[in-house]
Amino acid sequence: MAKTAKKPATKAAPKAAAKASARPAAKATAKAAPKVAAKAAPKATAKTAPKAKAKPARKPSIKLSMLRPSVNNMTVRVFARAAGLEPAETDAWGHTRSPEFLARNPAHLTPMIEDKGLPRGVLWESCAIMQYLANKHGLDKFYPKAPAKRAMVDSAMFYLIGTLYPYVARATYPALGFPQYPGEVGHSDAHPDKKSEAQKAAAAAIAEPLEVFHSFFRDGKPFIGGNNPSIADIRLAATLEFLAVIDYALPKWAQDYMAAIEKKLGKAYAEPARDVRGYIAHVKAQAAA
Ligand SMILES: N[C@@H](CCC(=O)N[C@@H](CS)C(=O)NCC(=O)O)C(=O)O
Repeated sequence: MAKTAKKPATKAAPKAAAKASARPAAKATAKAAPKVAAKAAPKATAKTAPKAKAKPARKPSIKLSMLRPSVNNMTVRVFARAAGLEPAETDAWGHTRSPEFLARNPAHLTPMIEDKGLPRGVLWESCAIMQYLANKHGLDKFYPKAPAKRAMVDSAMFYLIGTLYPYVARATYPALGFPQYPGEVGHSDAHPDKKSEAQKAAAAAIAEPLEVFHSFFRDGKPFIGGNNPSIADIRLAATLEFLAVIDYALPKWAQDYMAAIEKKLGKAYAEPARDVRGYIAHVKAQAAA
């Protein structure tokens, strides 16, 4: 999706940042504490001294530049939340081609994370970001370490980015109001009938790769990752969210699969999904008006 897409209504967007920054108020004041402790307490020896409560480990936070209506961005936003990382999100809407952004990220793409350990300081491409964060924080649950299992997750993600996503983009971007890629019918000055034909052809082409995810990658398991969603599952479920804009009739297995991911990941999925769904509802309402 490029910068020319219209700014979505922000009403549907949840106030995730405000929620995330809410901390329980710790107002245990000296006044409220009973003053008996000093007398009553036995001498603290090494053996009897109660262990000081260990502070809960701070969750690693990641700096994420993102666009709310995008499923590429939703992927990383869901993953970060599900993995217990604290994403410090910056809305990059309208800024991806600013000189400052381009100086860091000449591809002007989001999602983009910033991390000191990265050779160039930033990383884009949703799947690469999830792989990096999973590797860095040992999140094997989402990205198995065993080479053969990991290869299946990688294969599913490459297949998605290289084959399924281009069909999804050609089928949905016109309805989403996102510009299409140069060289495609949708981007050309072809007659609207030709553009509509191309869009329909792309929508029809989705069924085959979709079935491959079902029959080959899931292979009878609830998720590509087995009993738990892997990063490939997060990537697939988020991608399928866009299909609602063209009222694509998802097969029953895909509907159940998306519901199962949302159930497993709870708020981690629902919160970023709300932004994408809100945008889709907004463009559909505009189209109907
Ligand atoms: N394959 C990339 C696609 C990223 C992408 O297309 N990002 C779009 C939003 S959906 C973007 O940031 N566009 C802004 C621009 O091109 O200026 C991924 O999975 O991260």
